[in-house]
Amino acid sequence: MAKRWIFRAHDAGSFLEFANELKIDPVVSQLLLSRGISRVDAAKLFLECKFSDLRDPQYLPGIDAAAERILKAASDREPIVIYGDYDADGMCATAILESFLKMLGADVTYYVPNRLEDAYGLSCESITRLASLGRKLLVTVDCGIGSHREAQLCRQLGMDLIITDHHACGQVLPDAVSIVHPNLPNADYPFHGLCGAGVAFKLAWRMCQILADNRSKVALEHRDFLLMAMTIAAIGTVADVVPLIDENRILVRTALQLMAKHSPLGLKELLKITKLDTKQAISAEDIAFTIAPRLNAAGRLGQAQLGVELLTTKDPERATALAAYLDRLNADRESIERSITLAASKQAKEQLEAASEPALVLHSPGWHLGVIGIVAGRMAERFHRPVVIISSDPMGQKPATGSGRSAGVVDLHRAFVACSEHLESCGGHAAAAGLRIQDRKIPEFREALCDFVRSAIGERDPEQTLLVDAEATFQELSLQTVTMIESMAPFGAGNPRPVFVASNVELHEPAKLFGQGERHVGVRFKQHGQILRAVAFSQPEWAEKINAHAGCFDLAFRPNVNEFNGMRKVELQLVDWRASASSTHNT
Ligand SMILES: [Mn+2]
Repeated sequence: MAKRWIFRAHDAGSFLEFANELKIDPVVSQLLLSRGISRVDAAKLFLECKFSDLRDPQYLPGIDAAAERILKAASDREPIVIYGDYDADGMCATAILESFLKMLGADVTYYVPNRLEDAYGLSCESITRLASLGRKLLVTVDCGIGSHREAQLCRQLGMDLIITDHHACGQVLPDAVSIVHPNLPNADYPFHGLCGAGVAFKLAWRMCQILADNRSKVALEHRDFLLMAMTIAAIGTVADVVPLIDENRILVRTALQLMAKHSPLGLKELLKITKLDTKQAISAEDIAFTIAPRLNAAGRLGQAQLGVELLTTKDPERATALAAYLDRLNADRESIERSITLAASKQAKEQLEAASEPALVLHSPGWHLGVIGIVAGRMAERFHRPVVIISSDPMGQKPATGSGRSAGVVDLHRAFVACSEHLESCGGHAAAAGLRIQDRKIPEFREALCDFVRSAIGERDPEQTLLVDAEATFQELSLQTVTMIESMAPFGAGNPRPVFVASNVELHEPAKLFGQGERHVGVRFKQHGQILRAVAFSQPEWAEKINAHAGCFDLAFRPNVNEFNGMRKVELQLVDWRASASSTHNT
């Protein structure tokens, strides 16, 4: 589907002046302005991104009561359990607190639910078990803010509960000793975007301060620990797709520079096995596309505790073995995902040929429960409509489990609630939601969901838009300029890598497929004698279309510096393209 390109507005007159004032490349000043950073002090704060601008941890709501209680438990050797989550953020948060408390000599264990067997978050069953094992203090990370019943149970069982979380708070808070959360009602913490690992990092940092008699200069050993913990917190931050602005930007940018030296052993091994250790600089995108998927693969395949172990082990051999194992789990996850995608795409095409439905509901017995969510996400993006992937119990005993992604078209959780007469249960939020359903009710559910989506969006086909930062010629995209653009990194949620448009570009060398399963496209374009290589990820159908087009192209792309064998070159990551207006041919 063709996207509509929308150019970010900016005042063309002011960017040269702004560039002079800041002593930066005009392309960068233009990008800052187009993103609404128009004051010199704000631009400096953004570009310098100093560690000292990170807020002191004592200001995080609830943190002192939590820190004091945990430190008391540590020194009294009360049995503590860290209760985490099975996604990368949850693993990182668990690893930070567990390794910190181990270092203090506390009696600490951790528990992460199994994604394939347990529900998300605290459960009464596991609380009962942990209490029966003698744990006296339970500290949640990345979960617990909605767990009222479970908090009550902790009280009954005589186990103190501390909740640290970043998910949305309800009207009433659970009854806990303390709740550490960046967005507590009636607190006025200025930045709400911390992730679970970010909150855990701040809590560990606060404990270090208290141990240093409340001075900001912490003990040397604790300082080294915090540098290491920051590399873990940065992985949680990128993996959880929280906005890379404000404190998250400072945290991630600082940690990326520390990563080669201060990462925990297992992370160093993971960097080695993925060859990220050979790069001059590790980027947030490397975390998002290479490191986070390997941790998440462990969770998806029901082995989240191995992700925590990778981040906490002090045994070099174990670290090497775990990194290799997680790398293999990720390859397994990819191949499971590919085969489900293949089958689901076939169903999708059949459904769309029969009738252009505004939502897709696809199902089969035995599709892997840890992977249906990512498949739904990729298909929702590709077909640009809500997609629900349902896996039936192969034995036909239990209700089927489904996972849906909204593609930004509707509030999927509301849609599920509206169709709940056909469902056993549902939960989630606007962008991603899950359900349980009896197999025989799937056709009725599909109809109800399509009706809901149709009435929500009207008859129009939802249009996809692409936000473009600026126009640029190939000439303007020198290695120096593109390197300067990197000063705006880390890129990700809340601070996307800039998208440029270059017009009237010629094909220089035909597009070729590359990569596993020939999924990616590599091609060379030429403009005013300048030649640049472009790559398009996961768009294999573009190769033929680009080669078949005889006229000029308008390209939308993200410029990158590509490192290969020590050579640094500008490369374009192709986001979209169309026939130039002057060209008589159409795509
Ligand atoms: Mn999280």
